[in-house]
Amino acid sequence: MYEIKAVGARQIFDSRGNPTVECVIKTGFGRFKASVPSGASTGTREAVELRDGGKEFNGLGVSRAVQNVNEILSVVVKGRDCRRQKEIDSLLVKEDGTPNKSKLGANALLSVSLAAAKAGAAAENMELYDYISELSSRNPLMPVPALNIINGGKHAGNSLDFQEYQVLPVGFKSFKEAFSAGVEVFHQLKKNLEKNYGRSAINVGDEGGFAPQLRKVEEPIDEILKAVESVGYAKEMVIGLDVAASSFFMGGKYLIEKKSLGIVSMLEEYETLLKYYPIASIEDPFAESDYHAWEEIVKKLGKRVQILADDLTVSQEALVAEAIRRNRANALLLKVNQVGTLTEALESAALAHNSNWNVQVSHRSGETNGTFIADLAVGIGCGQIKSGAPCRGERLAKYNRLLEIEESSGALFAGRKAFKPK
Ligand code: 2PG
Ligand code: MG
Repeated sequence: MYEIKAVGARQIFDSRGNPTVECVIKTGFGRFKASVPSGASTGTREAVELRDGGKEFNGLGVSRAVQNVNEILSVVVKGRDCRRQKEIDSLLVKEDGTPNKSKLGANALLSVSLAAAKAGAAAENMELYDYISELSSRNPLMPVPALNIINGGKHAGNSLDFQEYQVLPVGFKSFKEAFSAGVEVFHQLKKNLEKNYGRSAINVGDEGGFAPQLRKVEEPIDEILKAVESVGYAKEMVIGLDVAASSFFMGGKYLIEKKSLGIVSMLEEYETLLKYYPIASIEDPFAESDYHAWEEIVKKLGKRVQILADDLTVSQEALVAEAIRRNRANALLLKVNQVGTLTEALESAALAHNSNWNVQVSHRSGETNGTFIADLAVGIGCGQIKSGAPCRGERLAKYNRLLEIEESSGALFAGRKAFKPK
């Protein structure tokens, strides 16, 4: 009755118009679909996205990954009980057999893994977030949205070195209130940017945030705080940054604002920012292999601010374990496609939670309209999600799903304490 009857995949296209994988699992009680996102500022140790190469779609086709689902993984999971997520995922991992999923592709594996979870939830007659909450033995919690309202780095055609400037609406009673207030800030920011910098300043980047032609690291923060103040939320909102420092780390130095900075100067930069601005979270403050720098920032600032590891740990348990042991961060960014199966992502999150790290569930800059991560964030009760700005359908799909979940679940809103380092 709960068995997987058929598995099929196809090539669809993500929010950047690049090919990606969509998988459909058929059971006796319905069809369950999941698709895979894709990053631009990727960590070098992420599980491998299998791409075709060649001329078509600039080499980004996924017909080989699709074929691997249709011809190999479908055979592996067919006939299995869709409620056995762990078993399904371990079969997928075993079939690939490589440490980084380079044989069949993490994109192929993940599409099957996520579709299976949806089938499993339906089999149990549960909402996906409740099902994930059971899988992870955590209570559902509504996350604070990290709204990336000014885009830079690899996500925009401007000169900002830092990749993401987020407003974090922490001081509210519900996700609905927090998100709505974030939307108001977004629109106020739009008005201000247009007035001060002209119409081109309100063009948006890959994650729906504005991409004004600003240069200095702190200018976007000033603009966001001005908008926050004028809509009256100065006490309720704080700032989050994704520096994505690997993307401007060259020859052992950080190239920002045309200056070449070492670790000590970068640390000073962060200390100054914390002194003048209400910053609650800094993601990837240093490059993925600049371990000593991560250790230094945790020593210096780790009690005051969330130091969020993305490229450093790429959602993989072994790397998370190492970062915990060496005290290189105090929070984990969780992206399912960096690791390739739901079970492995849940294990990384569990390790982080058990080690008193915070966890933030994250989209990728290339997204589909899938909403899996909204349920994931609620289900693992981590209290934080980033899904870009409140702009562009693939970003809103997740936030709108969270509005729906809040209504039906009655889960509490994480609020301010979500970002506090433990
Ligand atoms: C990041 C992400 C998502 P990308 O760096 O955290 O915001 O970007 O998907 O391009 O890696
Ligand atoms: Mg990042």
